[in-house]
Amino acid sequence: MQKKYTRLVAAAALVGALVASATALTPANAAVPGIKTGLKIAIMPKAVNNGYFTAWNKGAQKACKEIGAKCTYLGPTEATGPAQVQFINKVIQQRYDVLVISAADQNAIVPSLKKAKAAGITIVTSDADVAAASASARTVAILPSASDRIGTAEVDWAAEAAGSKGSVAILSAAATAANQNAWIAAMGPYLTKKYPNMKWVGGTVDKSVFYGNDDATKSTEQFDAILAQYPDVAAIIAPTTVGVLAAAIEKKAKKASVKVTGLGLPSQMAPYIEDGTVEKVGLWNPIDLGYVAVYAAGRAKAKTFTGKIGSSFKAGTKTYKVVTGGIAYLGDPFTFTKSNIATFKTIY
Ligand code: RAM
Repeated sequence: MQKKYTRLVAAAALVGALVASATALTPANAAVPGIKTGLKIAIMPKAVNNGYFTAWNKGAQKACKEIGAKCTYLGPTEATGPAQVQFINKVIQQRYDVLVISAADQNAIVPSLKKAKAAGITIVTSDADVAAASASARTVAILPSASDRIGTAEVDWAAEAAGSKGSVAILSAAATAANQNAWIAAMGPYLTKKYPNMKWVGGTVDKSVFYGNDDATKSTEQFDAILAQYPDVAAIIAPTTVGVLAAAIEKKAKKASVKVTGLGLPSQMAPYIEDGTVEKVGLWNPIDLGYVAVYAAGRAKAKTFTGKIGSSFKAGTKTYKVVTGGIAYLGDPFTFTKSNIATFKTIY
């Protein structure tokens, strides 16, 4: 009896020692301390066939490799909430650990996100968030920079191109997208205040927005609709990579004099910047945005990051802090002109 007990204790001690050494080894063995390896992560863009999200996913996959996660890029081909919901349901059924998502619709996907959360899936929004009132549906939002910085910068680019005079229209992605709405809201009063000789084509900013649904054909149609309705429009701001590219292509085809600016991928906009169709566009690095979102999600899953206001996390060499709204920002956007597009177009 005594012998048996001793053996058991010895066996237990051995197991204990093994566990202890395994624990001690974890940080060195893990790809990144503070994140569990082997996570199954879904990377869901507004739409898979958008070059911006191809770049975003590139950064996400880089982070996935570093943290030893298995990441799948999945989502709809049209940037709508209902289309995304079908894929969120898949993520739930297929028992993913983490969902990193750019919300095509700030409200329509919220019930599905809540279901996913209840199923134990850690959710991080990136690029486009859910509505502020539904912020509890995700752990944190990883966004490019403060919305007013992005919105007002675009107004400045439009004013610069149009000589600070004339009327301005907006060619947006969708009325359901939180990122678009936040930027447009910041543009409205800023143009009126800063540029006394400029105005919104429809009188107010809200009446000056046309929606191309982040679809090339629809965006081209809407560009044409702006010119038909407001023939002397001085500038069009397209705060979407799909919209601004469609606008540049159509401006060139129609030899239209309207100035075009907005948020564009340097790789897609290069030909139109180089030939002078467009003077300037701007954008952050979507690769970084995807990268940082995966780190935030991996740490949230391991509970080494809470997502609470004031908390912070590390992604690569940088540390990001969560501010009001449960948001961590990347930094200011870059601008692209003839002088630097050659470098940026090779990156994203
Ligand atoms: C489009 C999408 C995306 C936005 C960029 C600037 O690709 O609408 O959400 O962040 O443009």
